[in-house]
Amino acid sequence: MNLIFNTLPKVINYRRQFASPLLKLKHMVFGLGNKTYEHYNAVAIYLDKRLEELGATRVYELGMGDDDANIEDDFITWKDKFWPAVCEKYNIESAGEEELTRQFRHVLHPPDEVSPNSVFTGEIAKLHSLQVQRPPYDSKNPFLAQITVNRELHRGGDRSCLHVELDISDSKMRYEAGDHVAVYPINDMDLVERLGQLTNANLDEIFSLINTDQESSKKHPFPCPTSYRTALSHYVEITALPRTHILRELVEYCSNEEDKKKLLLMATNTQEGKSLYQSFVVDACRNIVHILEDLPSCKPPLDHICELLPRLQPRYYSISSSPKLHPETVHITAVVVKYKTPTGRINKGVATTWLAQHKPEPGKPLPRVPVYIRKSQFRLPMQTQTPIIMVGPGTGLAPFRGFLQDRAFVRASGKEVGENILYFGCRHRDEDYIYQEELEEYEKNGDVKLNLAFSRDQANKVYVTHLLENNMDELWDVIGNRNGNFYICGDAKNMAVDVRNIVLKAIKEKGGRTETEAVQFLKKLESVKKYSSDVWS
Ligand code: FAD
Ligand code: 2AM
Repeated sequence: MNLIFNTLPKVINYRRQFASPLLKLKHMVFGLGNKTYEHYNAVAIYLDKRLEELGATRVYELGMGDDDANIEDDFITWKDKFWPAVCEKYNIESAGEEELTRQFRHVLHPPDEVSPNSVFTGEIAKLHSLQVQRPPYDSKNPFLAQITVNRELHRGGDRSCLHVELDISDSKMRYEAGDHVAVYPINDMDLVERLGQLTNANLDEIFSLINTDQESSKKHPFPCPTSYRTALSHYVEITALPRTHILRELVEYCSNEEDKKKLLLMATNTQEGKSLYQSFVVDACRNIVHILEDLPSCKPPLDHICELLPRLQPRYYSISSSPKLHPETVHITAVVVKYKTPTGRINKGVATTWLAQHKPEPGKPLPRVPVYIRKSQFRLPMQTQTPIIMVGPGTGLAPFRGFLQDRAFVRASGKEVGENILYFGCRHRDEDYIYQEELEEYEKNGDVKLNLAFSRDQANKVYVTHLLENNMDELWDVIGNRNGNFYICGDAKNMAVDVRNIVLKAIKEKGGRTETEAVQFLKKLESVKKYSSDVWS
């Protein structure tokens, strides 16, 4: 008995500690999300809640950033309240204005002091990895794939959509229909040269940026030593709209007071500052080159620009082929990004512009581009007899071309294949109906049931969503009665949301469920991968 009384407090204490293992942890969470996606900031919300459940103390409320609007603005607004809360809680005297200090030390390497063999020329992580290729290939060690085919899919109009085939035969990389291929792009040479001119830099100079925090695991912001030309072409995002913290750093390099004031205002968290940033940078789509052109007294050193700009990211594409038909090539279907800005400039997408300029030419070596394959969850059903509905307007058709190739191949080999119902939409039948011949051939052979929406061929807009809504009986029959799969691919912002609402409507109206039951039904379909989306914004 005595033993029990003596040990009980220890046991309770032990159990409390065990149940609350994070008792000593103080936490605050800021999530980086995008509202166009269904699970907006779900990880941040979960983490914040779970840390509390495990005994941690929340110092300041959860903040959430929306990259569909202005994520940096969200962060600064949150940070402005979070700092005073922290200072008050811990009795810290606020230091007031933040001091601007550089995180990386700039070292210039004179030509006679650096061996050309040690200079990075565009490798993603490992020196010479693009010259001497060794599998396995991944995001740090991409495969330099030959572009064997690169042709225009549009037959008219002022936009361009490319069908690109990448040879992966020597790579040992495997893919499934529905996977993504990541492409490492190179920035536009004219823009690189222009940035060199604007900063009075010699782009051939070799330099390094070295972290001033020696303990940091990130020694350099990108592979160093390298030339400015390589850094601007391969390593930093020069066409992205600069965030406000970059504008704040540029202030120091202006000789004109007006330019200084303008940059400083845009970097402040006031309504006036925010609306100037919105109009001058966001609405006018000004990248760093445009900003330096339009604020001519601003002359930052190029190494600081290289430190400030974010790292150039690979672009993902939904693979538009099936390995059953094309085991040695990966196909991409990409719309070329090109638009006129309010200042009259033409802005071009990095990856799609590069792809558009690299077509195989007779007598010349094939163009090559660093790529890797990213596995996805977007998969055909295991059972080939399962019926499927695919909704993919525009380049949303990409993975479904892969699905159709896969299922047609299986059917041709004698297996039973379920119904393939495709909803495709574009502006005009005669202009941007991509892969028309292939789709019509599949339809003729009974490999697909086509539902086509040509939005601008008549007075009123017709979208895939209108067709889907008219076919709710079939929709419910496939997902509710025949255990079929539903897929959606393409624009995350409007189309994916509209389609989801129609599916919910079908579950309610045709499946006889209440609103709550319909939501639960759809969630169940998602959890067992019977409702899948592959969307981007
Ligand atoms: P960037 O240099 O990245 O420029 C694009 C940016 O320019 C946009 O984000 C936007 O901020 C801005 N912009 C574009 N148009 C305008 C305008 N009119 N006004 C103002 N600003 C504008 N794309 C495909 O074409 N096919 C696919 O199959 C495909 N699959 C994808 C799959 C996934 C999982 C993801 C995440 C994306 C996919 N994308 C696909 C999109 C693709 O990754 C690239 O984002 C796209 O090709 C643009 O890349 P870029 O480098 O050419 O343009
Ligand atoms: P629009 O450009 O004429 O508005 C591929 O981009 C096709 O999708 C185009 O025909 C486009 O029509 C159409 N589209 C635009 N918004 C859509 C939406 N919310 N749902 C379905 N299709 C849409």
